Amino acid sequence: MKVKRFTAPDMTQAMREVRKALGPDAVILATGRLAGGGVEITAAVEPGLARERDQAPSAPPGAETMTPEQAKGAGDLAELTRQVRDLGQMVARHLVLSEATQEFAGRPEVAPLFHHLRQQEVAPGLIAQLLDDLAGPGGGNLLGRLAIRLKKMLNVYPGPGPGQARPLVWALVGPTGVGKTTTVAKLAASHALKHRLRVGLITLDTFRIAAAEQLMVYGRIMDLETKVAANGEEYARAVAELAEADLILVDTVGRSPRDQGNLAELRAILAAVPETVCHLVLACPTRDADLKATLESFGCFAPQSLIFTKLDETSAYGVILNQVVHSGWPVSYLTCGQRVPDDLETATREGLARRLMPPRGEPQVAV
Ligand SMILES: Nc1nc2c(ncn2[C@@H]2O[C@H](COP(=O)(O)OP(=O)(O)OP(=O)(O)O)[C@@H](O)[C@H]2O)c(=O)[nH]1
Ligand SMILES: [Mg+2]
Repeated sequence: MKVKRFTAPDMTQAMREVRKALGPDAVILATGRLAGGGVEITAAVEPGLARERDQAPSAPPGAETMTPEQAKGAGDLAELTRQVRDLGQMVARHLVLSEATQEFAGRPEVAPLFHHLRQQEVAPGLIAQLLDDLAGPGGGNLLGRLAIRLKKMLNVYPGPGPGQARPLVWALVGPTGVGKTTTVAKLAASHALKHRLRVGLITLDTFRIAAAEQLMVYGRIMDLETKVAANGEEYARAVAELAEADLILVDTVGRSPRDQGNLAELRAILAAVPETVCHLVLACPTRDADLKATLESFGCFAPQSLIFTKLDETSAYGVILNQVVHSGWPVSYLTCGQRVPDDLETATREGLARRLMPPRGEPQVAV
């Protein structure tokens, strides 16, 4: 643990120095007043925390070559390590939050924004980054500045490049019940009906009879060719049979992020078609810590984007910002209801930022 002492004329400046030197994961160990005026802060940061934030989630080392049993053992150990680390992060977050509360709640110009972002469940470290110096030199429009900062942080999926070979093969992976099948149907409708692309469907979810049937029904309604594949060989054959399509959407079986064995099995099937691009589906009304653990477990699929579902079931969207910044992966789509195909939205920086801004009625700005 790296421990440092900081002195400054006041607490705000001292806090800024701490964050500049040690980052948003810094933990305040002690504060005090100096005899000649000014304050001092002793702060520390756990190097592992910062490193972990900077790294993309990854599978246990050597997971590609593990048997499902070995992967399960590695998964148990990874789970224990994760729990210990989560606990450490919880303590660190709590401390950063109480510091941020002290710093921003006492500043009338940014206090409402601080409370709003807290309500949106934006991570304390990110709130500090968003509000730091917001009312600095130049004054100006606070909300406008906040919107610009949010848009900069909210990375979105650029979509496939113009020269990319067809068919594109997109597989939606993610935990159970987050809305993968429904989102595949929404994407299929949107691309086939709105964008006039030739779309083919494949389901790898043979775990339950009803699951494969669910996608077949959507395929029949939209008149799209739909294949069922139970292993890598069948998956590769299904993709070859849909070679005329522009876009092949692949529905996968929902897997618990804690079950490394099942995840390895699904990864092995998807590996039969190397051009498969995975998109990770996450339900927005999920605890930040659980989302983070899911991102780590599904990191082995090297997802190209995050799809957030069920936005209609929550009014706090901070988890989207937290996970985008934490993972470095962009957001491609949002879903906000059960209706196929209507409740699908292509993610844009403006749309995401707008969801995190204070509602109209309060002093407002267009984003
Ligand atoms: N409110 C709401 N419900 C949704 C949304 N997307 C999907 N659902 C519902 O969530 C439930 C599960 O959806 P599925 O598409 O079957 O989820 P899944 O991820 O394929 O589930 P498994 O295959 O069992 O892992 C269904 O009742 C959907 O209608 C959404 O954006 N908002
Ligand atoms: Mg499903």
